[in-house]
Amino acid sequence: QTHIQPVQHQVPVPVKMKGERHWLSEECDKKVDEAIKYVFEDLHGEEGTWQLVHEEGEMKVYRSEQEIDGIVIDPLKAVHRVQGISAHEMCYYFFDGGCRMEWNVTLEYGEVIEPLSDDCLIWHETIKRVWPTAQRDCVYCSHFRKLSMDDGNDPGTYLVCNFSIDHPDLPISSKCVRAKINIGMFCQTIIDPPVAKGEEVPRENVWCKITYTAHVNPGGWAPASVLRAMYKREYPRFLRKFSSYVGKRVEDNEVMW
Ligand code: 18C
Repeated sequence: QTHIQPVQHQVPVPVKMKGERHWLSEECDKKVDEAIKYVFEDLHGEEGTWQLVHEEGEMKVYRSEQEIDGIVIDPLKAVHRVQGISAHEMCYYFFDGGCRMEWNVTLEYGEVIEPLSDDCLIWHETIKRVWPTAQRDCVYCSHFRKLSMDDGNDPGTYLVCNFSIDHPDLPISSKCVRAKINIGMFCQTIIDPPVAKGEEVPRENVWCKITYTAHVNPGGWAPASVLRAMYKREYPRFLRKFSSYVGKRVEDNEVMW
């Protein structure tokens, strides 16, 4: 069964990169454009047939089953809406390497390898081993970006993309199979119910609309049915856990717009 997500017509444009330029800046610009394309792609688009695999309150998780030489590479797209958190806050904590080990229970280890600028860092993580397959690790660049809806009335649109890179300090080890990822965490602030212009917006009127996209290649053999079952369980769990983690971090603070 295929479900069609309402198509969003207004596509945002990236605001110029805030931090200083570095060796991955160009790639970051490209990945931001690519992430926006995935976010706004209609679920009947190029990537084949999407299936709704999980629904829980406001959360919907879709995937498009695809394999290369028997390796599952299903693109995944999830939408969610969370109360009391702004887009900036959601992306801020998703980007923050310092807290990643606190909310991400699938990680065995994770560390910033190279802070490139205020909005860009290189990260290495190992994922807990799942029997009977080899342990996975990945090395990726994490980039935080403000976007603009360009209608002068946007309370905040932000994106974090996490994309795999090769790094000279982290050659593939014999201990882990290197997974490749291309992740987009796209967030829009919505004020609901709306508040008169000039008035302070109470936190309970602030909502974050999340569109999360994942393209993951596990890098080597993993039994397809086990992997799909893991994904079906772990992505919703991540969205649930991460949103409640951010909710707790921000509840007593002023809203970060
Ligand atoms: O976006 C998320 N996390 C970011 C920060 O860590 C980052 C990472 C993205 C995805 C990494 C996925 C790599 C998977 C590699 C394949 C694993 C093979 C396992 C073989 C199974 C047969 O952007 C949130 C990521 C949300 C969760 C992703 C699903 C990962 C599933 C596999 C991990 C299982 C770990 C075991 C869990 C045990 C928990 C106690």
